[in-house]
Amino acid sequence: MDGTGWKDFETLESYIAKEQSLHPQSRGVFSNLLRRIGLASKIILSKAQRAGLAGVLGSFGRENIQGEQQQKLDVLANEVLKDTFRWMDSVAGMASEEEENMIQLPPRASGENRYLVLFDPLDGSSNIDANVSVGTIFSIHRMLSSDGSARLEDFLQVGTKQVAAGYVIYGSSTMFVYTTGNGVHGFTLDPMIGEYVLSHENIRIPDVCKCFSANDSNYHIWDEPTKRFADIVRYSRSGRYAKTTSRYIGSMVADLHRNLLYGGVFMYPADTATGKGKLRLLYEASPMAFIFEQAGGAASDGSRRILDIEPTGLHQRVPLIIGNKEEVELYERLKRGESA
Ligand code: P6P
Repeated sequence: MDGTGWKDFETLESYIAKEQSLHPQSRGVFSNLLRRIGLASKIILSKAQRAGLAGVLGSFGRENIQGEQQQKLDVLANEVLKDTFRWMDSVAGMASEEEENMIQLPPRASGENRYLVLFDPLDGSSNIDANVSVGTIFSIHRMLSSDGSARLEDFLQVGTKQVAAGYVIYGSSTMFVYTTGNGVHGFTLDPMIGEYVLSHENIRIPDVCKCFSANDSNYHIWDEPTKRFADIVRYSRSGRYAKTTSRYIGSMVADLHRNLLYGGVFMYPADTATGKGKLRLLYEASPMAFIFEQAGGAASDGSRRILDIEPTGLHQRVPLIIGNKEEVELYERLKRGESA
């Protein structure tokens, strides 16, 4: 800081522009897309903050493709994001947790540099009536098809092909956290200026398992290696887990944001009844996996790196364990039948 205070903040806008300048051939198309996500999040925030006053709490009265009760704010956040991208030349298509099918946008004159945006508009929304932190998760891929029209295979790309991933957490403060593969950077919304201001540059997950995050009421439907892992992390009163505590909010963005900053492991394993997990690969697990790996962590389905999983469906669910590398690797060893 130079004493005037002027240099003590950098906005999301300026930071993205600085990142863009590192790519002289860039025309700012991608940067503009990131900025627009920031704008959409501010609109969603403005609705969520006044939900109780604006009559947008509670259920919308219908189920989404996931079979989950849509909340009014789910629908609203989804509409805000669709409207944000619908008219952007650089966006060829969208996929949303709230939409059964992909949304194809018509080819534009420019045609080049076209992207696909996949998003969970308001993750954790079942908690919103109780004022629990919720979040928006996004993943950005490049178009594969050369003729400009998005096809399903354009969306079903492996996680390592993401060009960007991020989330916005609407909590005690609102934060925009993203990566383009050059580290993870967090920006806190300054209500005084209405801009996201750089507050957490180059986030690295601390190498300490401070929190264990899982829905323990599912313990009885976990397989034996998963139960063994949970017991080791929660009950070992010595060594690495001597001070590990359980923290589970039931809002993945909030649980993962805390673990990213404090250290810890989150898991939503497959249940023995269905053999499936709950969380969706393309717009929940994959973007969060990109972020955690960029912050020095890891993410797996128990045997495969999340970012290596070849998607087979738009709303495909995967088991997920994500957090410190040491815990993810321990879990994978146990799942292979090896000792702890
Ligand atoms: P459960 C919210 O519905 C969500 O998709 C994630 O945000 C959260 O981690 C998980 O489901 C909570 O699921 O079954 O523990 O209530």
